[in-house]
Formats: sequence, C-alpha cells, structure tokens
Amino acid sequence: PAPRTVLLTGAAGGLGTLMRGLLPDYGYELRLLDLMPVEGEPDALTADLADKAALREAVRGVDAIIHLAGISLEASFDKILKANIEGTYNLYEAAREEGVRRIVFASSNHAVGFTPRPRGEAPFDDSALIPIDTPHRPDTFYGLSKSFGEDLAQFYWDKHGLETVSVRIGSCFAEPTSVRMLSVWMSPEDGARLFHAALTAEDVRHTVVYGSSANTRLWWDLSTARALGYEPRDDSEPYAEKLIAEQGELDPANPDHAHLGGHFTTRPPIWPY
Ligand code: NAI
Ligand code: 15L
Repeated sequence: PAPRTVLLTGAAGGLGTLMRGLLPDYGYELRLLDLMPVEGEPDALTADLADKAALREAVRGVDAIIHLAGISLEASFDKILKANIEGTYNLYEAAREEGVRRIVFASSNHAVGFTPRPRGEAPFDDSALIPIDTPHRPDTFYGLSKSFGEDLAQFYWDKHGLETVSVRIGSCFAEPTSVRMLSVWMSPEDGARLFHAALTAEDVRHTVVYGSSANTRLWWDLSTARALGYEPRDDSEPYAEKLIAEQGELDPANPDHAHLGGHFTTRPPIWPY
C-alpha cells in the first residue's frame, strides 16, 4: 500500500517548510520533527537526532520517513559527525527497530561536488551529463556526510531490507539565485513531485537519483529519478537572462565554476551555529 503517514525530519528548515506546504496535497499525513520548534505547528516534535529514545518514538507507526534534518552547509568535522553521520545512523537504527519500510534521504550534489561539470553549450547531450554512478567525490565534510548517508542507506537495504531513495538535491529554493543554479535548480513543486515519486515507486531497494527540475542547462542524468515516475514540469531557463546579465556566464578558468559543487569546492558557506 502507498505510504500515508510520513515523518518529516528537519521540518523547521527551508526545504522542510516548503514540503510541509506542498506534500499534504498528495494525501500525506505529516509528523514533524526538528531540533527547533516548527512555527505554527504545536504538535511538531522538538528533538535532536542524538536522542535515540525520541527518534524511536517519532518513527513508531509511520509508513515512511523523509529525512531532511541535519547540518546543511559546511561545519567542523565534529559537528558534522554528531548531526549528520551519527544522527542519520540513529534515525536508520530507530527505523529498523520500528519496522519502517522506506526512507527518502536528502543527499546532496556535494557528495559528488568535485566532479567536473559539463563544459560548452547547453543543452548537453546524454553522453556529457554526469551519470548517477559517478564515484563519490565530496567537496566538504558536509558532502562527505552525504556520501556516508548513501552508503548507510545501501547497507540498510542489503543487510536489513530497509529501502531508501537517496536524492542528491541540487538547489531547492523558490527561485534560482545564481548562474550555477540554472543547472541544478529544483523548483519546490518539482521537489514535492520527486519526493512523492520516491515515496510511492515500487521496489526501489536503494536508488540514487539527482534532484532537479528539467532545466535547459541541466548537468546531470535524471533517468533514475524518471524511472521512479518523476515527471519534472519546471525549467530554470526563464531566470537565465537576468542572472547571466548580473553575474556573467560561468568561467571555466575560475575554480569556483569548474565543478558540480561550485564554490563549495573553494569557499563553502559555513553553518551558522
Ligand atoms: P536547513 O538548514 O534550512 O534545515 C535543516 C533543519 O535540520 C533545520 O531546521 C535544523 O534545525 C534541523 N537540524 C539540524 N541539526 C539537527 C539535529 N541534530 N537534530 C534535529 N534537527 C536538526 O536546510 P534545508 O535547505 O532545508 O535542507 C534540508 C536537507 O536537505 C538537509 O539535509 C540538506 O543537507 C539537504 N539539501 C538541501 C538542499 C537545498 O537546496 N535546500 C540541497 C542539497 C541537500
Ligand atoms: C546544499 O547541499 C545545501 O544544503 C543548500 O543550502 C545549497 O547550498 C545547495 O547545496 C547548493 O548546492 O546550491
């Protein structure tokens, strides 16, 4: 049966807030969890991913989990270890103990951020797109934690039969705000379409997908996402003229622009607390 009750971790964050708005229209009943209180949601669970007892209670009885909680930018290894590596392990362990069948894991383009980006004129043909089985090349400790999360997901499938769709999200914001984002942008509506596909597709085992809209300047292969039933409807191209006029085209000689991970490879934004 299709999942109905879904635990959304990281519900107070940017993506969590967007998905809280969009996913109920697909018929999901969301249970919310975050380290921070979730505005306007008195029933949300306030808990740290370090709190194993709280996680066990949070996952009890849900059909699936969308795991967004964690540090979403670069931080010291110690902070990343606690929130993203141990925290994701704690969540998987709670899910295994409570018999939850499927997790949708918010991985990131930064798990493969040091992959050279396609060069030349978009739209790129299939042979130039970054394939889904490209090796992990994290660009930060943050990206390293996402590589770990994908491996953890594979392990929990192979060992315990717990399914995961790992979504290497590009940039999911209301609008693209940089020239790089023209290639990796996922509109919030396409984000909800992709999460819905990841929750409902059959026999996903551990599937890794890139998470973006059908952008004209797309850098990566969306075929594994489409195979889940995802049909992106948006394209960043209407934003291209203005962003390129303001910021210029990506310069292949600029190290900030040479790789999929962009400036995360050179001067990553730092998690504020
Ligand atoms: P965000 O930083 O706005 O939200 C993360 C949320 O996780 C915050 O509300 C925070 O309080 C919570 N959190 C942090 N540590 C926690 C802990 N120890 N226990 C419980 N909750 C904790 O990030 P955003 O943009 O909403 O991203 C959500 C997820 O998607 C993250 O895992 C991020 O790495 C991933 N992602 C997001 C992308 C995007 O474009 N927004 C791109 C790629 C990946
Ligand atoms: C990420 O993984 C971050 O969580 C998000 O805030 C964006 O910076 C995104 O990558 C990106 O690459 O634009």
